Amino acid sequence: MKNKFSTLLATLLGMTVFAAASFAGTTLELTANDTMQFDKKTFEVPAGEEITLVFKNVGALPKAAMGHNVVILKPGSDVMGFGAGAVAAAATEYVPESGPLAEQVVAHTKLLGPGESDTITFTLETAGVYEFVCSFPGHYALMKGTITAK
Ligand SMILES: [Cu+2]
Repeated sequence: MKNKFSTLLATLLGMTVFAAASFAGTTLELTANDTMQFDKKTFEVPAGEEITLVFKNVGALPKAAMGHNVVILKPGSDVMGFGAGAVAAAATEYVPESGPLAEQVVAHTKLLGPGESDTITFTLETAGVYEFVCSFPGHYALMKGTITAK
């Protein structure tokens, strides 16, 4: 009886440790829809810690017409200039991979079609305001927000 209890206790302790480990860190959840809207515009996260972003396209329109991504830019980046310039990076799903625009990118998700999701992890090393944007052509004027690292 004592052995069974010990085993049960050990199992419960193990589960607790596992659960704590699973929820360590910061997880952000963000969706985008067919009306070119992110469901959230502002986030606050600890600087220097790993952040998990779970991004989902909850729309129904085809990817070629209404694809969405999340591109996180360095503090002080020119978001409108980035959005306008990213149109030329069609070959890499509107995320520039070289040049001055690429240097502004901290992290980005894949370009998602309807019902798709992508999870990325990144760390914002320096405290500051990081703007994020959807770089699909024409979306950057509406689809943007900020992640403040403190
Ligand atoms: Cu978009």
